[in-house]
Amino acid sequence: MIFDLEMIQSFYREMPGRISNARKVLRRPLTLSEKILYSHLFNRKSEGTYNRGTDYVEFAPDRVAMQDATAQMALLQFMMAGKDHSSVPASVHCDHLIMAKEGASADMKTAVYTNKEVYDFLSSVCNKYDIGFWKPGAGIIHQIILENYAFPGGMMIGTDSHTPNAGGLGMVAIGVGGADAVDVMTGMGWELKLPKIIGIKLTGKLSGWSSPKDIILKVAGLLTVSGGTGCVVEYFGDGAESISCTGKATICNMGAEIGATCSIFGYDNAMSRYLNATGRKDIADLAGANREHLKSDSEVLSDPAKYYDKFIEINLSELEPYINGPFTPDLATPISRMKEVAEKNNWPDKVEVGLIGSCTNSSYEDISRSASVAKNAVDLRLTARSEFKITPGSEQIRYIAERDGYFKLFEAIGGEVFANACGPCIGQWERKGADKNPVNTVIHSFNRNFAKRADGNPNTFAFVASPEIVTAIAISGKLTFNPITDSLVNSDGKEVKLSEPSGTELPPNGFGSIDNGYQKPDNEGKKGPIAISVESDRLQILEPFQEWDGKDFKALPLLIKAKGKCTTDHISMAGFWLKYRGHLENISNNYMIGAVNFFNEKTNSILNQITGQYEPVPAVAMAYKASGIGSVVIGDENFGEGSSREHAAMEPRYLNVKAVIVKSFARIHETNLKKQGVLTLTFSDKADYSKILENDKIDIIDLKLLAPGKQVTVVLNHPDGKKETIKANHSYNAAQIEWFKAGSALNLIRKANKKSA
Ligand code: MIC
Ligand code: SF4
Repeated sequence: MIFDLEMIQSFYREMPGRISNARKVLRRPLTLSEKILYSHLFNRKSEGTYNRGTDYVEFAPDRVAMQDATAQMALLQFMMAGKDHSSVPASVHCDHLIMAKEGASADMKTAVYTNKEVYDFLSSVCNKYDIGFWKPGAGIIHQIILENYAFPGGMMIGTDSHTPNAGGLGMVAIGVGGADAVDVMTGMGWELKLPKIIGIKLTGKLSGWSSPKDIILKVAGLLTVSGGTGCVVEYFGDGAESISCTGKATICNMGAEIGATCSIFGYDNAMSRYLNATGRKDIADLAGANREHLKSDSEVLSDPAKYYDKFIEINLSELEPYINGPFTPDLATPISRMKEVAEKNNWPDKVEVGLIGSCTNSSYEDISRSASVAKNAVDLRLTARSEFKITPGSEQIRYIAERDGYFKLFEAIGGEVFANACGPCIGQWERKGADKNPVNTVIHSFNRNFAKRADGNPNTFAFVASPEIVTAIAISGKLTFNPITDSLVNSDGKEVKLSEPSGTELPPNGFGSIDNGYQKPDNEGKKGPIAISVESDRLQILEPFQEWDGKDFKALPLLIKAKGKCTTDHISMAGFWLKYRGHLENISNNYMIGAVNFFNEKTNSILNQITGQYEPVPAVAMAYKASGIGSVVIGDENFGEGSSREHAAMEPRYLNVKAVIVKSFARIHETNLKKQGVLTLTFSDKADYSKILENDKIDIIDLKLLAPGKQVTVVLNHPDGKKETIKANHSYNAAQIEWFKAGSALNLIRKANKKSA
């Protein structure tokens, strides 16, 4: 079955005309992402030109996707907006709340039982508002989108930062917070600063142990975790065409790790093969007929340095496998240097667990290549010296991997299959002994490796590599093992060497026909309200945030000055806390508990200016809120990097944090804060970060004059009575200032919908 075929057909009918309009207006050749963005302008009649990197533009994405951990807040907000159905096709995917503990079947049973209330809520909201619902066990959002919904040239947003995975099928797919999803589902324009464009030309061809994952691991090393901020990354060149569609998706998926708005490849035969294999021949035909519109203009391809804001070239024939980490996905080490680098940094060499799969790397190609390594190990009389876990990205993949005998091979070296869900990638791994915080190393083919992310243990050194390298390393049991050069000793005491992996791009026996776990919206669901018990500790109806009272912020105590890396995992931790994703009050108890307090270098221990005691962050914030005072949060570079979870923005709003002032923001988090009505500012002089003292009371003045491009004045009232005035920048445009004034973007939508009702 092809979802929303009519919408896709009508898009392809109009796309050429829209692109030619854009070309007339811009009077120059277009890159692929410009073609897609300009054919999704919200105001179709717009004749304007927009500047990349500066102008905000309103878009009309074709669809919205949400995963269970973010859908709860997104839909609770949507329910407040006063609409009776979603304006664009939308889907919800139950994947994040499934714990990985005892293997797929036991873990699924536990999930269905423990998360019943949330799954029932999501399923009934989906029925009521015409949203497709993918049941627990169906698979991870990005994998399901690639298999079913993504189409070349389309545009979508998703409430998960790895939504760009669909760029593997030529889609502009962008990760956002739930409030953005509400904009699109309520039929409003969705606003984005027109991204800059980084062009990456791939030449040569991958071979041996190198894989698509190594391309993005290398790119992450080159550009760092913030190098893609505000940019689309466009891949092209002969090398790009030699990569499978799912390999392209892996690369686009992990573009989130460099902060990119999204990543994309032009339409090619690999995409056509994938569309055909997944039962979407009609879309392949439509895309084929529009091929010229689904890649950059030839002038761009022949002189990329002229048209892209930044241009990089990578020769795949020279690319060696990379291992990135620990604790950050951009610390890239080529495998040939791992011995030297690990020794120098004292990284524990013994690998306890190797994990493959996840939304990033569980294609048929990934599984078959890893399984070839496992088979080779069996033939050589080797088993895995580390534990070895497999997390299939979807039921579809699980089914064919099992059918085609790959799981047997993994089991033969000691592997265990987890449920088709996020599980160990998001702290949902109930790993034995992790609570004792032992120092240890794991390696996985997921995308993120921030502290505590996999198992909650801050001392787990997590490294990221391709599935085939993870498999080889799990077999060797050592982080510094290089399968290209090193040999192993087998059970007969003989020295043996693993062969290069080999795999199959698409299943030779097809994808088969399975119960994919999809639930079509049901008209019965339209009747009656959505019930949420007031007793529930997992779901809570949202109350609108209060409007700004028009007054300056005066004498706000500093809540926390966060030191160094502060990702959304530090701001609103996952794992245990995922269960409160639909309950703002309860989840606010995790606010900033992972952030390091600049003044004592501890986590979750900050000065309460009222009591003079050091207390947990949420407790201090609650104490200020209870006394009717707001507070200010200070942060470092790339504040809020990582995920799209808007809880990281709703929690401070709920806790009465009035402003967050940082050296720089990650895109999604900054938008999330703005949308929820928290004032987001950046130091105009980054050195001013050092002027903030622990006992400071902070004024933010002249807020009535808040205007696009105009600096804001911040007065630091130090404990010794001295005052210091500093300037802060902001990135609000006129419309966004209205969000701040209204108390949240949603308050504005509600007002507008009330008027039109
Ligand atoms: C992640 O990979 O960090 C997550 C968990 O998928 C998040 C979403 C969430 O926190 O629910 C993301 O990437 O946006
Ligand atoms: Fe799930 Fe991990 Fe993918 Fe996020 S990155 S969607 S947690 S598998």
